[in-house]
Amino acid sequence: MARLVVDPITRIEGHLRIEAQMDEANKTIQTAYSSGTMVRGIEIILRGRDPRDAWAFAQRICGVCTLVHGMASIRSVENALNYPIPPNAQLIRNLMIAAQYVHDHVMHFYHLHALDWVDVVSALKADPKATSDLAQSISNYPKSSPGYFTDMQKKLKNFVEAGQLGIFAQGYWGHPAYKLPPEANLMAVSHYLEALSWQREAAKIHAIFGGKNPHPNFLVGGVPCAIDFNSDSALNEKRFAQVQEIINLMRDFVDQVYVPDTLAIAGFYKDWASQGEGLGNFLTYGDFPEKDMNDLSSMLIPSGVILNRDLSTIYPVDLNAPEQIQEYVAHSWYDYSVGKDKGLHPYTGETTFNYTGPTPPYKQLEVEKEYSWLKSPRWTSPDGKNHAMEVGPLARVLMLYAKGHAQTKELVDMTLNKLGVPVAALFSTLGRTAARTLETKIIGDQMQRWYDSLIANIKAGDTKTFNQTRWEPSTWPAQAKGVGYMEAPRGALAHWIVIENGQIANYQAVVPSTWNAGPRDVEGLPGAYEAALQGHTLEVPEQPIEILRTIHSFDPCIACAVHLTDVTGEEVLKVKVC
Ligand code: NFE
Ligand code: MG
Repeated sequence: MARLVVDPITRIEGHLRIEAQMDEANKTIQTAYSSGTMVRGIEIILRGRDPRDAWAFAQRICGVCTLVHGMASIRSVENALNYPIPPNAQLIRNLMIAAQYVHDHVMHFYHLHALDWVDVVSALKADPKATSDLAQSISNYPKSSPGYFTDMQKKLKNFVEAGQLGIFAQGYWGHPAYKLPPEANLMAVSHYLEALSWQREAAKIHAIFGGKNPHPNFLVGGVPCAIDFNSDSALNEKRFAQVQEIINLMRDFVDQVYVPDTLAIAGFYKDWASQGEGLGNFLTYGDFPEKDMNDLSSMLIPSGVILNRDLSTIYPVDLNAPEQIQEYVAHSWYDYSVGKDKGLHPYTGETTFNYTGPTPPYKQLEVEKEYSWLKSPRWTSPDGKNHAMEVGPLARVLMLYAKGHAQTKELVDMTLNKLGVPVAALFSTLGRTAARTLETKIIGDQMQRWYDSLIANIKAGDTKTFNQTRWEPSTWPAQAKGVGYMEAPRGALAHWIVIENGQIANYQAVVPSTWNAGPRDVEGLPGAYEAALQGHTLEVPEQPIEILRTIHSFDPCIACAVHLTDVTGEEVLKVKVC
């Protein structure tokens, strides 16, 4: 029985290694191991600092979900200090998070995931006129003329004739698992190129509200932008008009390109509607408060846990409860002062590196021992059992669906009907990818509502964006702790902070890709990636596109997950990234 190794998994952020133990015939994955092969120490760097500065450091955990760690950080401080923020700040934060979602999900679909399903080289054989007919049959995107697709195909031909596929080099083109006709391939590749320039506009919302993108500015107690319609240097009428224009542009692209493309492509891959799900357990923390973070009922995305695919029971989640959330390191390159067989709640969490793996370069991980820089977060149900959880778009859409959110129900039912698949199809690789598209539509649509509320507040005379009430450390208790949570594009994210005498005493981030990509825990329970890969049959084992399909459907970010360099500054692993 062979061990198949994919290292690095490309078209993701960070460094991820998958090892798959194959069956006798070497075609089917019996069991899989997920390993984060990079590590940083941002949680350690934060100790001893001013909590009001933490966001600027924490945000550097990742440049992809570029604002979420800043947001989780300021929310953790506000939670610890019981620091309320003005309604305008809440609305601006919602708009910034939503802009991140729409931007990130579109980029993921076209630039990180689509080429698992779309054969670029086959697009060269497409008839541009037939491609135009196809595009016009699924949407009213104004660019879908035969001339547009002829131009796009020429661009692509030039790449190929120059002997350089450039960004498309090294794909598994011609792999028998590709099922789209040439016209659908040309349509999708054209939109791949289109999305590259579209995203430039989407990023401007962060620049308008937060000064720049990536890594916009934040402020504990509100947002760092002032509103003044009569000033050139504040958020004025012109800036708001620009925000409105960008919201329109974002929503149009989602409605006219992203949603129809997802449905069209999914139609050719229905065999992926019954594989690649894995755990069946889903976790959300909730986000997009209508009022404040303490009012869970006002969140667009509800919080909760679904176990074993059972949508009829939603368990509540308490992020402050040590008996509910713990991180384990039994199979991770960390030590705990309480012993490696114990879990720790993030308030008392520890980040102590201890690399015990083989000396690189190595052939195989020692999966019976430690094999990842990711920890294994677990949620414990009221009966005392630990559960690995999937977080992210599928968890959120299932939660919205289970709670009867009207637009979600409508979109999910429309998608299932169109594809002719049952509700169970949601629990799959295809379901995960479709859920990401549907939530982009749901959250993108909400942007208009938050924008309208913000303008209404301003017109009614409220321009406040910052509360000063708890800014001065002299107003803080000597000891405080808090949790800042949010729904990042890849899933439930929280930062736990302990403040002592005005400084950070402990800081722990448990991020979406840690939940999804983490290794086995002390009981041997696999993480979400590991469970999802089990049972996949590889058509051409030397070109394991099936592994990419399922892993990419989670949209991994290992930079987030292990928050590069090893402790001694030496090269950890040499990889050839083609
Ligand atoms: Ni670096 Fe991130 C998101 C966070 S993922 S991308 O979304 O938090 O683990
Ligand atoms: Mg962490």
